[in-house]
Amino acid sequence: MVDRNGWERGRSVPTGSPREPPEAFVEQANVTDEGIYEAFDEEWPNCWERAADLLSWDRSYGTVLEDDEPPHYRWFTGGRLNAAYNCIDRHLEAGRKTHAAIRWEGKQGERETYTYRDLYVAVNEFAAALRDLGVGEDDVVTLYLPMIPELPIAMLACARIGAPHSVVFAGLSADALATRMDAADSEYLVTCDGYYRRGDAFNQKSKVDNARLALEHDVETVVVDRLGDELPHVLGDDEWDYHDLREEFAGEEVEPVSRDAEDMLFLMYTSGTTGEPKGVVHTTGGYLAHVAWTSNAVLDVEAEDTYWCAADIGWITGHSYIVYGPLALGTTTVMYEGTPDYPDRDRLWEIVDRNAVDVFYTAPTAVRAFMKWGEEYPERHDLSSLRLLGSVGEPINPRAWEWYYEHIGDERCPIVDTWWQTETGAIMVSTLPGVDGMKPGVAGPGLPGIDVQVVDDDGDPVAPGQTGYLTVDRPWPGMARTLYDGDDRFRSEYWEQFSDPDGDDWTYFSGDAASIDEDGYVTVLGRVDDVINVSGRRLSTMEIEGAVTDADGVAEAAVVGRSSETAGTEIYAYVSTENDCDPDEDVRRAIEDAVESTIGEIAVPAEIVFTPELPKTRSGKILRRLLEDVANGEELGDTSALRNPEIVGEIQSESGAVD
Ligand code: 6R9
Repeated sequence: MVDRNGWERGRSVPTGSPREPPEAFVEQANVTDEGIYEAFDEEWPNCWERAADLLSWDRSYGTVLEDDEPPHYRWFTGGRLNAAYNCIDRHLEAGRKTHAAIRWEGKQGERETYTYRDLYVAVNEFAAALRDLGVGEDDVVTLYLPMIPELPIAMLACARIGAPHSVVFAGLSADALATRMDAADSEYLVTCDGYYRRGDAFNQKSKVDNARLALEHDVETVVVDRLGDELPHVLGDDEWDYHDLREEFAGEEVEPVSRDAEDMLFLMYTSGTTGEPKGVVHTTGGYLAHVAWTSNAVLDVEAEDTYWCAADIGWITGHSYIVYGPLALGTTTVMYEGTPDYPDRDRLWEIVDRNAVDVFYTAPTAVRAFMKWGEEYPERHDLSSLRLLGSVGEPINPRAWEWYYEHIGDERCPIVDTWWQTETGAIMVSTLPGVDGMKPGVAGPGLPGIDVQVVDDDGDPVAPGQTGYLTVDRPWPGMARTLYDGDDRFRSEYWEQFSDPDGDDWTYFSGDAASIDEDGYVTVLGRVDDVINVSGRRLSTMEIEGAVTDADGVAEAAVVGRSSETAGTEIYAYVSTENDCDPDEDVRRAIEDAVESTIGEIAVPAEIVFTPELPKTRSGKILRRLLEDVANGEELGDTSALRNPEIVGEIQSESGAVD
């Protein structure tokens, strides 16, 4: 059934009683009602009306939840709304035209502020341009842009005309872009000429040209000029300059298309257990309600705040908590294009200080880097504007938690450790900062209305302190409705393992291992499938193996994760070469190039270990589990089931991991 690798290796589960949230925070928190959990249970599923009430509906919904076709649940049915209207227009109507919507901090120190009025103008003009290019309701528009304001503008322009967007992380390769566009039959693309990478101009457009060559259908392409004269580009057939289009449609207004609550808002491709990425489908009403509610209740965001989620919009965290959640609440969202250490290691703290950021949300991998660099960097800046800190993407180890709490939050700011996934759409497990005590390293209980369970192989809840599989029993508004590639895959990826369709009993399986304590707090231990989480980014080992094996000279490859202090997990590739050719630098480079060109730089292995053979069972299966133990310097169990046990010692001595 489910693969149990990884977690048995024993990340230790922190114990102890919760630490009370700082009093000054609680006094002003958005949610302070301790009875909220009970209230949600009693009212369920109607409790979710509180989330829907945060939105403006063109037509109110008739039913909160329709569950007659599980696992394809439908939320707020009969309701109609537009996401761009909710994120922009209604704030203008509320007299907040001059309030900053987006504060953008560019890589080279550039700064731009978009008020809600500016955002309205940009989104309307671009929506008019997209329509003119032929984009109709329900046409998938692919967005392949780095962290520049045109990315949220394009997302909201799509939302305005009812065209689902599919954002592809700008660092992914031409192949990855083409695969995703092909899978989604996407005939429209918004991209840019290039962007700065470590201070140098990087050509994004040439990746796009390659992707377009690989596609069988034509693609109308809009190109944002990010680099100006640094990188002159010539527009070819079906290519349009973003700024020219904006000028052409200057002053145009586009009526927001009223969408059914269950109409698709966007598609997001993510790594699954096989090589093929999965197109996760999110809808308009339930998703927006869930992200708005959690932005308010968990991240404690208020309209007057300056809020900063330091993620990339190319992943789900940026969709939900840079764009849709904070803008639905009418807050100021900070968008940062660069990296935390360029030009210096205090870059983030300088931005917090200058913008008086109230709420800061980042990934543990970043916190571990800050910790390594030392407290002198945050100490150089006034961080007293901060009120709440968040963590997302991976488990945060207690030491990093403590450092974050002390050196960034000055012991005044609660930390919310939020567990959720591309498929869940919004936060599922976390403490409510105005209500619950915190336990460093432990995410927290399921949110009100979210029925999180940790179960054993038979689907029965495990005893407190035991490890098991993280599942969710009742549906929730932000959940993925299906996979774009088909309902069958949706069922087999998430619902088959623990559901009993005959008994009409449906349970969502997250793919994560976890434990739960006496207080109902969940500690997330990591993936149990073939997905690895590198610096908070989800990658499929199968997909990487496919790329490695494609490289010239490679016979066979196995890819595993190795726990690392800073990155959380690093990619280790074990490779045997063709005809026993000498594993020289050329092969190594070929592997790195192959991975970079099929997936992207983020998937290039940290370590490539050459071995004459991979360890295999008698039936010929590669024993990845054993390689994972080798990579992690773990004691190896019984290797007698191997066809070639002698190879293990050889791999161990080759592997840089044995330290
Ligand atoms: C939001 C996001 C999802 C996977 C998930 C889990 C890991 C996310 C976590 C966490 C421990 C947390 N994860 N948040 N693990 N504690 N607070 O990251 O979505 O990219 O789909 O990744 O990330 O393993 O299954 P996504």
